[in-house]
Amino acid sequence: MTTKMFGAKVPRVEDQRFLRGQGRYVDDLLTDDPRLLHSAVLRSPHAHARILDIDVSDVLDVEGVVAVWTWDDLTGPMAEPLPLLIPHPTLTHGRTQYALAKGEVNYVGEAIAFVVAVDRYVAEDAVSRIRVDYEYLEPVVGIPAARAARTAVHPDVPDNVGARMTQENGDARAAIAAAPHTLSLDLDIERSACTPMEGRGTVARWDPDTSRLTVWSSTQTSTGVRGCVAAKLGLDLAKVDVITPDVGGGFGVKVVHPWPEELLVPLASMTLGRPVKFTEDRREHFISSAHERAQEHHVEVGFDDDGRVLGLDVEFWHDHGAYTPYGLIVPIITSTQLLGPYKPQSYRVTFESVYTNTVIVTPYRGAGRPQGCFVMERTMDAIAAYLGKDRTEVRSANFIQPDEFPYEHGLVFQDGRELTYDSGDYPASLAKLKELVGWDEFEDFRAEMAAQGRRVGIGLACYVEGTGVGPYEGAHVHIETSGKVKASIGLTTQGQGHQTAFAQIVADTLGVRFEDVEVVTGDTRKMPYSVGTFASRAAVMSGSAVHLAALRAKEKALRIAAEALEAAEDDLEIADGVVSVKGTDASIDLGTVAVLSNPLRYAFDEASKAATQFRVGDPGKPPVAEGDEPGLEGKDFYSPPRSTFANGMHAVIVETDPDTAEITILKYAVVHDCGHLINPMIVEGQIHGGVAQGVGGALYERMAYDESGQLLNASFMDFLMPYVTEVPTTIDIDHLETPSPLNPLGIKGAGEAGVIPSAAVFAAAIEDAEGFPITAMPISPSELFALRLEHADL
Ligand code: MCN
Repeated sequence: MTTKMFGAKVPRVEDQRFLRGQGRYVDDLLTDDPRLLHSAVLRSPHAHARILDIDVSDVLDVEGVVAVWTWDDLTGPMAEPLPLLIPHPTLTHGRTQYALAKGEVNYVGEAIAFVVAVDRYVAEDAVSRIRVDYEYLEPVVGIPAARAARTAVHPDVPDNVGARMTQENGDARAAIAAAPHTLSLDLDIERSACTPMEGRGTVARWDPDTSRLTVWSSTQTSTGVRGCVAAKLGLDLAKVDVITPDVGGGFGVKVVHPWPEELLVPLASMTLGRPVKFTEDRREHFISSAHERAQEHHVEVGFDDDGRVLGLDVEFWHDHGAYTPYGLIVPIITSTQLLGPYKPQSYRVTFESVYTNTVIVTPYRGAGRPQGCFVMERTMDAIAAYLGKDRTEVRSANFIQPDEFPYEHGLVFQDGRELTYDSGDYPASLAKLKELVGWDEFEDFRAEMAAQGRRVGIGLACYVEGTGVGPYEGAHVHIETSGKVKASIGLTTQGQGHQTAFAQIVADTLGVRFEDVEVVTGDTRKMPYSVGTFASRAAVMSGSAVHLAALRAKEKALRIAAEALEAAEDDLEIADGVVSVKGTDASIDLGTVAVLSNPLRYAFDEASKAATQFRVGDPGKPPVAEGDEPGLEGKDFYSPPRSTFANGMHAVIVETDPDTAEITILKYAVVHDCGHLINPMIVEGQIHGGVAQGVGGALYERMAYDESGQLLNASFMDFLMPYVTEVPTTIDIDHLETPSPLNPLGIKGAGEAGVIPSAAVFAAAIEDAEGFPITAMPISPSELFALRLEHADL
């Protein structure tokens, strides 16, 4: 029997290459091509300014410079603003930037001029020779400045509010007014960014003979890049191929398309007739890609003696940066997913999305959920503290119960459908978490530590995550005459282990050996229809699609094999790539079935031993069944009825140094429910990575803008990322599998799970250690120290 692969802890097949330094990223491509040109971008040094004049006269004199462009050199769609990807009716003042700034700049880092040269050094030198006359304008930096509206980022948006939106279920104001207890809280999260190891990168090669453009892009959506490049450059979609090689991390920032460089590079290749490359450097990544997280929230909550929430009213302000390429997706996610596993009796959320003269904001792993989780979990902790109850007790009083699924919140989710949770068992998850972290024994531990003069605290945080968002994803499964199987999906992959996980699904569905399956990703020549890798959707979407496509290939294989073996299809089984008649020795391997599926097999009969063993039908007549196409392959698309909701709970025990206020992690525990696990090892790896990223977001990382809009820590010398020494080496993980009823394999997503509750869980644990409220994250030792002074009993 073929070993069952679904659910097995299979080591990732892709790691061999990566660990041996054999990964191939965009910057590794076309390096031997002597015609390859390189590009560099002049970026705004000012956060807010009018461009009065750009003088490029010195640039073309530089030896090796081939072209220099400003906005004046762009024509047609390229001279128009970049697309706004997800418009929303409430985004009344949506704005996107131009590929090259037109008359004004709105953040430090905005692209102004594009230089193409024989190498990057020459291009950079040429950039430094461009002279720009600016008229400086007062910048708007941070949410309070945007709200004060002393000056406007965009003149036609004088209050800096790009969108205002309210969602509600019931009358939260009335419920709060009538509630036995009420609390209000102000909760802030600062701006941060995901900083993948590899920055953005694009190479393009135009072939004038075939009028065909090939783009290699470090992207999360090769099909998205293809669509935008074709539209902006006026090309037929069929004339553009986008290939995504290995990607050194995306974490959301590479979803956004198109970036200016992603359009300028292909345009340059078409114009100059030579391949052109752009590789972003680290500083550029900080100042010209995207950030997220910055939100300020005001919460009012009314609750009863048990801590049950009767009315919850949340108002928040989202810092969108200078433009809104991604519509309102981040604040909308906060506003709907903030509720987590709870069912407040009434709820109202209102947000304003404000413009600031800072880098644009697009979804970063977790995408608005870490902020929502922070708000909801801080509120739960505040209620527990007010009532003097255990924090788990208050959460239990508010949980949606297992028999209440599907649970409708009465709100609209980001996909435009009703917010409906499909499955989960939150009480069971909480019971597991308490056990895993030793919740009930913690007070003994605290006393033990206190006796040694040490200060410890424990926190927990729960979340629910909408995953597997539609509308569709496809797969093509091809069984080759060697018996090997190639499964092509349209999604790109950035390190999530898709080649392994989807091979596991194909192996089980078809009955072939895992080693015989190869998964091809992110190549529009192989699978031109796809949405992209984001929102923890690949497992649900592509996982279901490869399963359905493999089922089609299997059905066909059984039809052909049944004829060859003169048996009924129902009597056949497939294992280890061999189709056999149950209970007999009669069999045929899938490679031979693939030969039989091709009407041209007769031309190869002499050469192919396998093919001569079986003849079906007359020579020249396709051996496949009536109506079947030749070839042993299956193609299918999966479209879910709605998103599926994964959930999880994290707990952390921290120690805070009484003298230095240093925060040390003593224990980290996770209980996670992503439905059926395809590969627990991959899911656990995703959780580890997410927790590491979350530790950064909670304790170290922030975008340090000064008042003039300069990002002061735009390098790894200054932007404080956690090293391995700051990340817990052991994370205790337990899984609960409540399968999703919405897809054939019962899967829910897992890719963002590790990062969502970090701010909430660390705030809770530090608060528990220190005894005063923690309302803003991230928190550094110096800030903790300052809070101690503020709360000291002088
Ligand atoms: N998986 C599984 N069983 C499940 C669910 C998931 O075995 N029930 C596996 C999947 O097969 C996949 C991995 O876990 O190999 C993550 O699956 P999924 O939750 O569908 O997430 P995606 O594959 O769609 O990846 C996107 C997600 C997001 S949104 C961000 S941001 C992110 C992340 O994944 N960026 C990453 N994880 C990342 N990991 C790496 N190394 N690099 C990034 O850029």
